[in-house]
Amino acid sequence: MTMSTVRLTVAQALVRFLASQRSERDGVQRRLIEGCFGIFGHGNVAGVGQALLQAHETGEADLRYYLARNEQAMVHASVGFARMRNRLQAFACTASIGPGSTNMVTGAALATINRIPVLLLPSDFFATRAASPVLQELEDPRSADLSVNDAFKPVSRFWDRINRPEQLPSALLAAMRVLTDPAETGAVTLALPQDVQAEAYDWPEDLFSERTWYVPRPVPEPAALARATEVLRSARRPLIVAGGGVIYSEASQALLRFAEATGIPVSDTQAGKGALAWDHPCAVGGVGATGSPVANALAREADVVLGIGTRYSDFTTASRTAFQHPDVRFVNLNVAAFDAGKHAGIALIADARAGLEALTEAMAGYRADEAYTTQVRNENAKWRQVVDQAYHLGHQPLPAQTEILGALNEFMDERDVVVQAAGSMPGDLQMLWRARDPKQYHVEYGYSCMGYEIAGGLGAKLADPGREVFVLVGDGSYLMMAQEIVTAVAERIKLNIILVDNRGFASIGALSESLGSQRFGTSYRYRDPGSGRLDGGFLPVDLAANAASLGAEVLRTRTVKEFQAALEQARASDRTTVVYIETDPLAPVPSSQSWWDVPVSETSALESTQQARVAYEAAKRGQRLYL
Ligand SMILES: Cc1ncc(C[n+]2csc(CCOP(=O)(O)OP(=O)(O)O)c2C)c(N)n1
Ligand SMILES: [Mg+2]
Repeated sequence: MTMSTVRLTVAQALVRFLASQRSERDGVQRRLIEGCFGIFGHGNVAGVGQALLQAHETGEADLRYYLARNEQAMVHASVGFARMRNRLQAFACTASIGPGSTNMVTGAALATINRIPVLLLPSDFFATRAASPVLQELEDPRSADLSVNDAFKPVSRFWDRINRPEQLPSALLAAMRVLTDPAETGAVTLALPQDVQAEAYDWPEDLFSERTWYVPRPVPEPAALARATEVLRSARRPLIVAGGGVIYSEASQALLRFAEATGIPVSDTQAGKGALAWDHPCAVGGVGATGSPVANALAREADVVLGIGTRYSDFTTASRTAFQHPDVRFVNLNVAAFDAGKHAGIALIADARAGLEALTEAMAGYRADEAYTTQVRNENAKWRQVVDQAYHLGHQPLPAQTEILGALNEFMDERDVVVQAAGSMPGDLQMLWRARDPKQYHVEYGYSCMGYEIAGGLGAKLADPGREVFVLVGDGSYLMMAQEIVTAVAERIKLNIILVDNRGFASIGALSESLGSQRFGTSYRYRDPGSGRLDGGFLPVDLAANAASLGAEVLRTRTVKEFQAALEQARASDRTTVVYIETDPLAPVPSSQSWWDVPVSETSALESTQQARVAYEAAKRGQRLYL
């Protein structure tokens, strides 16, 4: 057999390959790489840029190109997209050499930590070294082989540098495998030297034939299922922790059936909220540092915790103080062995849906105690009133943030999406949000990266244009990364952006105060000549005007009533609309009855710190190792 070949550059081969990849789960096929975000510079304009243009012009193996305004943001947008599509589809990101590439490192970390696939294509210095040092090349006196792209290694699940065309096929296959493996997925980085991108090679035709990557649903090993069932059956006060894995696996129905069959209450994490609708009798809301007091009371006394698709972050475990039963045991249903083994749990390594189906069958006849489920119902009813109150506080003169979240929650349709990532809102949302659909609650809290909000919202909307996307963004996050409004405008991708201005960091301000650091340096104010601190008058900064200058329609509101009217107007508009509201950063928020470990100075000249240290040491005593 003679192998027919086709002569293409490395970049052209890369684009042609990416356009031919498919993913499949449950018999449904999809395009694996939906498109390519990028910002061109000398490192990629003539390589990957030429290849994308050629693919577009010839209509062969087209990979749609989206021009972003910041490389970090384009990775966020890709993550928003892939998360919304349950990790079955992803974006590629091309960046120029040097700063364009390193701008993506933060996005890579975010993707990997959240276990969301994205293919990163940073450009690199000449493989031939013909003109070294080239513009933006890192010169390391110890090694001519090192470049700034080595910084992607710790934040990538697969990393390679294509120094010769021959390396490309195996690198591509490895990259696709990792992207589509639910246990391994995250950022995948292929560094592309700028000369190699433009170099021609005779590729075997087979490289470009359509290829399907099957996203597996591993079933639990029978012995592991038996071990898990034995522990679960012994439980008197069991609690489920539903994480993001439930949603990515589309296991909501399976979770519902399991919860209804067993009566076990279901708490959720930031990535898992919405797995079960908030008003289901088994749902008890968020667990951990920013959870509901209902879930946290159950967690304190739980004898068996069934974690499903969760990483057990410190917010979920309240820094390992959430579970206080002396003999608490964990059963961890997770597709990743790494997560399944946490807290010395019984590892049930399986896809969330397949695992829940197996557990439902294996647990037949088990029913949580009647007194226990009655307690859950009663506590839920009480908590419901507290949330109602927080939603309708009537705080004056500026509204409370909880009222804005409440107004939005009551306004949103089941299929609408709320996007958030950092500041005081993730905590308030985790505690107070009433999610009605598995894809409604999109809070990035693995990396909690200021700046994810608008960019991530753009990706979410790209993934599901049929849903209205409501991005909640604080003034701090907005100032870090608002520029993708311009991309939304250019692409006619309609976002509803709610800009909550409290003139600084409500979150870190409150944290600082609680830790004895007196809100030092956490508000956006003039430096006061008297105190020498940043606690002078308010700044003449107009973020609403800023948003308008980027091409968004802007609605300024002052009261909850005006805010509600603006939401209607935003929904009715076909343009990206920013609803601006000022809130009081000091307004009260209900307590989660929980804790987060942020160390306080052991020795200090400040009385506020000394007091906080006493409280810290007391709380620290509740911290446990789950062995
Ligand atoms: C990129 C990044 N830098 C710093 C932080 C630490 N941090 C967490 S919240 C926060 C303040 C957020 O301010 P804003 O968006 O106004 O929200 P608010 O706290 O006022 O609700 C900071 C600085 C972060 N999460 N991400
Ligand atoms: Mg703020």
